[in-house]
Amino acid sequence: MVEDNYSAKDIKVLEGLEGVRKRPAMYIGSTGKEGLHHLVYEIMDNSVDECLAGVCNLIKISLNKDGSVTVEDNGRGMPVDMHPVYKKSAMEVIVTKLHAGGKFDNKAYAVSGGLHGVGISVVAALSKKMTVEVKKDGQIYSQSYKIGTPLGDVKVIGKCEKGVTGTTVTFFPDDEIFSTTKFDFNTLCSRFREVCMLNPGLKIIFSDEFTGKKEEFHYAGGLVEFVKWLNRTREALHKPIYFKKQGEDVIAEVAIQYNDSYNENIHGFVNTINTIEGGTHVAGFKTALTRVINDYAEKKGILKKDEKLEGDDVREGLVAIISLRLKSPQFEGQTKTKLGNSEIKGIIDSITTSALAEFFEENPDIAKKITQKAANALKAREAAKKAKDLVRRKNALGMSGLPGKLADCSSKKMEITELYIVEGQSAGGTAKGARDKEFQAILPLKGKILNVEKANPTKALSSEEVANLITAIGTSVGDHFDIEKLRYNKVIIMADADVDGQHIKTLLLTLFFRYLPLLIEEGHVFVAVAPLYKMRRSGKDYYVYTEEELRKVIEKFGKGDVQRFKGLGEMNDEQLWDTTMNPKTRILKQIFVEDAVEADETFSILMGDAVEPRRKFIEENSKEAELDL
Ligand code: 1YM
Repeated sequence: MVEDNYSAKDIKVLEGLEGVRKRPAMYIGSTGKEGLHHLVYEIMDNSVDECLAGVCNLIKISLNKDGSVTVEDNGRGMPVDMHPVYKKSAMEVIVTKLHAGGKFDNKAYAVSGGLHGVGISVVAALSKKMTVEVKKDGQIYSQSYKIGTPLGDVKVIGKCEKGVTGTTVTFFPDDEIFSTTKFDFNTLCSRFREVCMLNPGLKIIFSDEFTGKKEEFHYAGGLVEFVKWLNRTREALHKPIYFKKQGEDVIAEVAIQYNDSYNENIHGFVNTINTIEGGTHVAGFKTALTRVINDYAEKKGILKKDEKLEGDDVREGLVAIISLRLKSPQFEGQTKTKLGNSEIKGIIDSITTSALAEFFEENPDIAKKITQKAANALKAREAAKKAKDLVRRKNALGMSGLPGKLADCSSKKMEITELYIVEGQSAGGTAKGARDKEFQAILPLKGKILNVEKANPTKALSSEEVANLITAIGTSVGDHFDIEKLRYNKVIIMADADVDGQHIKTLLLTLFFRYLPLLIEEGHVFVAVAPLYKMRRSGKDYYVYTEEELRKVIEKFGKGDVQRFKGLGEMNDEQLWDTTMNPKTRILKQIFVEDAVEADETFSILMGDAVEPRRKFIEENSKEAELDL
């Protein structure tokens, strides 16, 4: 039997809101924290739409002590007049009917069609109670609802000053639906900040009555302030680049500011909706950016003839916001946060190309900085590829893939292994004889390695000595760097205490700082300190590390034949073991990142205090130390 007092339309309304309670996640994403916060955004979106229409500049939001949330705006006030079809107040239709408000469709740039964009009726259905108040025509109208059902008609509950307009919505999230009804102040702040940065005319005042915390958001600088804010913890390379252009059915606003990092940070927004999954607007922007920077680099001779910057090169250190006002956005993707309008790619590409090219013409200093940074990224990318190819080639050649000159250790337990990088073939030979084969590996170097500070990465990393070293260490460099592949726990540089030795250490440390900084950061790099003097007495050699130590040795054993120690190569296996390789008696100076201001400077610091641990060791273990000397 058909109930004749229900119209078909009414039944549809009822079914609609029941559906929301049955499958809330379909409408607001989840019934957890995220979904809960979404309720606030859905209500606020109506106010932001008013702001986009240019008729609202203030939104007040408060988390109330009774657990409710209030959102208030100074827009035109939701319509309250009689709805011609439903014969009810428009307010009631808007709040109780899913996707209500035919007028929505005609809005120029609505925050609709976002993640869910289903509006106030969904919030009403998921609230134990909701009250909507509208100030309009000198009257205050009000209606309350219980899980989406009106508790009475729309009534006039008071008067307000003529000309004052606005809408206030207060709702209690239903704790039978949500796993938590506790809002996070900072999460809400982030979204409010974002909305205000995207709408420079808007102010949001947010207060938490539980804690008394209050925040005001208003950014007259708009997107320019947005990129500056995103770069607040970084060193920006230039003042922000900003442009706003109108295309057909679209207004595009873009702000760009590079920083000194290597990360890419691009955010797209469409009608204030964060398009997390990107889309055609972001794609168009990226295409244009790559083209403009390539063109500039070519024009100014910054690149070699056949070199071309890739997208990743021009986006190193980039912070950019692309914000669109679009009449009919189509959202796609898993979370409906990817812009699908295909015509937008070409429009944003051409807007960005012309605006950016013009900016580069007018600001050559900034243009050069950006282009140079991209060119450096290209060099690093090529160097990493070369190094990888080289390692691959080596792997193809040798059975083990390790340099032929490396005398590897037998243990595979990384925690105990050490690689000694030894200056010169002869010291290398002695070290091979002196070492403990189980955990000490030796890599002799042919003399000085290339100064990587002066050579471009491609050349630096492909020189045989450097390539051998990187292969032995195992981690590779650049994008392919993988600390998990490190083959030794300690990488120890062993060179003479003379000028040449110091130079070699400097070159090696420069290489580490430049291409393997994580090795230093994680404490894997050391310098073995070689003795300064050798004293021969009664057929016995004594090696000492400081003037002070020399004095002590003379006091103890009497003066012998003292020589400034010439080099590691003149020791026999046993002496080398005792002075620089035996873990019990050697002095290792660990290299820290803080030391890395300048490799040369590092050295003076290094040589200055390296004697300390040895002296301490001698003082603490004077007996053994004397015997070892
Ligand atoms: C705190 C929540 O909902 N404000 C609000 C909503 C509307 C209007 C103004 C409004 C819009 C229009 C005309 C229009 C809504 N209107 C509709 C509908 N704040 C809040 N402020 N007059 C007033 O878009 O043409 C739905 S919400 F359906 F009428 F368009």
